[in-house]
Amino acid sequence: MSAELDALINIVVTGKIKEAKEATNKCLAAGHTAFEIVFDGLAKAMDIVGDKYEKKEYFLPQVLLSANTLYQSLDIVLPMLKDSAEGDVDRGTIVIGVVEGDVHDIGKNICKALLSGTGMTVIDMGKDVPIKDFLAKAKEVNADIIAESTLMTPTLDGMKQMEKMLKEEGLKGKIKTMIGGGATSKEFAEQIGADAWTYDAVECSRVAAEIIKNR
Ligand code: B12
Repeated sequence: MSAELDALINIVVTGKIKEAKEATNKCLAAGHTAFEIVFDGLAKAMDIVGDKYEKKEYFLPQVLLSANTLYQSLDIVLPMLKDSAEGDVDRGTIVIGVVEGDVHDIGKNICKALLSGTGMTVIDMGKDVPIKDFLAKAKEVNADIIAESTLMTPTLDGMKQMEKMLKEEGLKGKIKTMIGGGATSKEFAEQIGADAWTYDAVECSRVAAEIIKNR
């Protein structure tokens, strides 16, 4: 941790949107990698914001402001993450998105950047994506993996739905599924029959590369 990273965390937590880019550049100038900025800085800032929201110290407008401040920084560091990520260079196609009913896309975007770094073709469906659209796109591009993200409990059902639809169409096992995001867990993934679950974006790209290698 450094004074520069601390300052960036503080800027995100307090939503000082105009100061985020400069603070990010200062972190880079101080020698922090894009990876450190994302995982030791921005992710930590969102944890603090989440705590404040839970304790009712923050309400949605403040959370949104923090998220938008974080995006100012992500705009600078995510492309660098893509360039610097290590991983399997084997090709493969992954369709990623946030499931229908959920607009939380920060984690999904970090996963996307690291997945791109593995050399895979990453198709980003965005947020609030109907399950049938995920599947239609995956079929269209002959995807190896569908990666679904959700941070909300009510939208977990979409992931269950995905497994059901894949089975109905005889595609279960042919297109692998990966799930993640705060509302998910390893147990939930096992329960619905998803092929993989990971806690964070680093593992997400590692596991995806492994799936491609073994396909
Ligand atoms: C920022 C935020 C928002 C922002 C989102 C901005 C944006 N563009 O994303 C805004 C203000 C819009 C928002 C809105 C709402 N929010 Co909100 N929000 C948060 C907050 C504070 C942080 C989330 C975040 O970005 N975390 C940081 C990222 C980096 O973490 P992550 O997404 O988990 O991603 C990592 C891993 O999970 C993994 N990963 C992620 N995706 C994937 C996918 C795959 C395939 C894999 C393998 C791995 C993986 O890798 C990532 C990086 O390592 C959380 C609190 C918290 N502690 O999580 C609440 C939280 C998620 N929100 C919550 C709620 C309830 C809402 C609202 C419904 C509030 C309302 N009453 O309107 C709305 C949602 C509207 C909707 N329909 O979606 C609840 C959800 C509760 C639940 N379990 O259902 C939380 C948990 C807060 C709480 N404690 O109540 N929110």
